[in-house]
Amino acid sequence: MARFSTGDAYFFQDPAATRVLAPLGNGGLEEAWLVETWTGRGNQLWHTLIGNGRRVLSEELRTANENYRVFPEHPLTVIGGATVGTPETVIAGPAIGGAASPNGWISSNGRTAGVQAQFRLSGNNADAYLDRDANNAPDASGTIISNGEFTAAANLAIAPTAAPNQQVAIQNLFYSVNLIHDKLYGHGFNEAAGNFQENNLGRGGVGNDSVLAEAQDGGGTNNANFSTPADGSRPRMQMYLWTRTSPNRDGDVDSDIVFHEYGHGLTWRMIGSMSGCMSGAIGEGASDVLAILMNNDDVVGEYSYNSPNGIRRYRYTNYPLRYNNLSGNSVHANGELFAAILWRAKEKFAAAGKPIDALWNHFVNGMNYTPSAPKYEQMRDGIVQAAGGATGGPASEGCLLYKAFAEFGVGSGASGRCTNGGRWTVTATTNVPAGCQ
Ligand SMILES: [Ca+2]
Ligand SMILES: [Ca+2]
Ligand SMILES: [Ca+2]
Ligand SMILES: [Ca+2]
Ligand SMILES: [Zn+2]
Repeated sequence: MARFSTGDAYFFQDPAATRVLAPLGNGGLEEAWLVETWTGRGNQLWHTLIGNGRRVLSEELRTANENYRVFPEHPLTVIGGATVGTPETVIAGPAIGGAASPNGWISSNGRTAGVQAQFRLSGNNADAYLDRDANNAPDASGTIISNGEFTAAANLAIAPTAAPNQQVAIQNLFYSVNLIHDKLYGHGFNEAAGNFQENNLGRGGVGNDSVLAEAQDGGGTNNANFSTPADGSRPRMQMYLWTRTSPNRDGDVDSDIVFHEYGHGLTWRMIGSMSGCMSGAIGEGASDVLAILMNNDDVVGEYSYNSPNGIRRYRYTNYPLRYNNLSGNSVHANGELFAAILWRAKEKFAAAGKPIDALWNHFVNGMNYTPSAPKYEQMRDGIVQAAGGATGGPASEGCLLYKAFAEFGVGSGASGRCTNGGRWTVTATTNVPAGCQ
């Protein structure tokens, strides 16, 4: 074994190389080097096997992954007489393995300094920190956490701004942002599609744009927002406190809100121009789709808003409105229909024995076939095309999707447009193409 002194505090100990024999696929052996690198700050221990011609034969991350104590959905709460949410749970090693974050969530990847501290967690996909003073920069980071135990426990009987709860806010926000990054990655929102990462690992797109995730942001209450610049520039998510209860509630522990906000980044990067009269509404609806599919629950933001229907007028099961009911009053109200359609599609996929991941694939991939500033019927055509078109017969995935749109008035021949003042003029139909009958 040979060690190589780097004189660099980046490494916990000097990299080492050991001559070994590596098995070849054909049963033979090949002379190779086993290279060990172990970073200091991120505590990432890698074994890399390098064969003839400097080929990388294998890589193995030998660091036991970190633990996060989180509310996977949102804290258990009684709302409208029903108990909803999930208990606080320690999730072990959620970042290990997989193509979405091959170096884990807290790896700095040598490009930016990954910070692991009570009130700031950063890595390749997100930089989560408190911004109580609303200056869009991290507040004090607190004590460094070097053992990967992001396991502060919540005390929901006291204010979310109490120190332990602020630590909980960071754990939860960092966890949820990374979770949705990895989920969407698997369905097509990857580097080449303009996703949010510091280091793109040579897989296309432009890096240096992990999410600035600002917890308990002091700039507002009872809301959240997400601003999406072009690929290669960092988006900013601002999560607010909600003041409808005492103590107040924290959107950072309400994954519905985090997933919804991340959805704005998804649609802006994959479709674009999501701020128009109709596309603004669709962007809101598409963001709700992330929340309801991730949590398999048809209400968005019920914890933060402390209301059985959450932040929307109706829950998405048996949603009562149709395309021709939409007017020009609110992007949130007019976007509900899109989430209701995708919830209906989820029901149809389940009834037909289709995997929910197929719906996720079509939902994300459909954005590749959707023009910027889309209308409802263009969203329908994009997602149906991603699912193979509306020609495969009534049980095909493309037709299940088409029928979900048609049930809500976005059938073949339907059209909507905006007139002066942002009013909507809609022709609704429930027709489906011959290929779906
Ligand atoms: Ca700040
Ligand atoms: Ca801010
Ligand atoms: Ca990017
Ligand atoms: Ca919910
Ligand atoms: Zn929104």
